[in-house]
Amino acid sequence: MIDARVHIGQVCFDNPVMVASGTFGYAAEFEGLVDINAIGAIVTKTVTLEPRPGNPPPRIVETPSGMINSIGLPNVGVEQFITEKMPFLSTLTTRIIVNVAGKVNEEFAQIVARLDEVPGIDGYELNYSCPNVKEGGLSFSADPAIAEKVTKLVRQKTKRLVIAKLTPNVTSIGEIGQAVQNGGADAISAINTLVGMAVDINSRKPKIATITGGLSGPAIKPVALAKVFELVQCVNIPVIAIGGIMSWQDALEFLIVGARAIQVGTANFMDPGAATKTLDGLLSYCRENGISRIVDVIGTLKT
Ligand code: RRO
Repeated sequence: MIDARVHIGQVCFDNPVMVASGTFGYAAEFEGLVDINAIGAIVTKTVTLEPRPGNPPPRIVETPSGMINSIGLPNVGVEQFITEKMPFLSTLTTRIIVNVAGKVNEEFAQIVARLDEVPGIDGYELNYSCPNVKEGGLSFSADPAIAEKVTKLVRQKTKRLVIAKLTPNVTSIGEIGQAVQNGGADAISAINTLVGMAVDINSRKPKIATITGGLSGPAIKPVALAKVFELVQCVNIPVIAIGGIMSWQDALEFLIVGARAIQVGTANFMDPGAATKTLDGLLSYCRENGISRIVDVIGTLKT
């Protein structure tokens, strides 16, 4: 038996493999396709204060070794999330992290305060990094002062786990990481998508309605690794790695670099079992290498 548990803040996760926001719906969509409770944590699609229709199509395009999305935060809003999505999520035995986004600073805290009245939620991932909305969006994690302030406002509203999700679309992700740490975040997740673009050479039109979108998939893994490595050196709180993880070998690279946990994202669109297969691969690797606790792999990079 391998001990796969990892601790982040006061929360114990059965294993370090989570599913990334926006790639696993609200989990009910995957019922019957995969053993959802075998996944270390479900991070929900972003929830906002009011319902949002999202962006016009086309919203997604495949690119070499990845994809670009501009979904635009479509969701039912916090009240319907509580009545329509929480009943299924609260039946799960795995950890539940709700990803939230506000248009303005105070809105993050307002949404978290409302969700904090609801049982069955282990923590919040603050989406400081959506590249696809006009208002707010990237600004929350492009400016360290704003990132710190919003994190402080949220921290005042909850004792549950607070994870700040950062964008790679900045000069110094380490500086933003320190800011959210100062604001009281328990952990950082990184990275969200990189701003990207694709053009149809026949119509000469952008392939995405909003012209640019967020690039994800294997194409961004080396960038994500470098950003996670930078963060691990700059902060004392745990870092949760996201970015192009398609296999257990990819996940292992991030753990070696120092990530406490990882999130599988784009791979879920190709295979609903991507996260559980990633976990199985990590456990086999530990067994074959005489490693009894997964945490013993974390931060073992030889430089
Ligand atoms: O919904 C989206 O368009 C979206 C979000 Br909120 C995000 O954080 N990252 C992304 O690539 N797309």
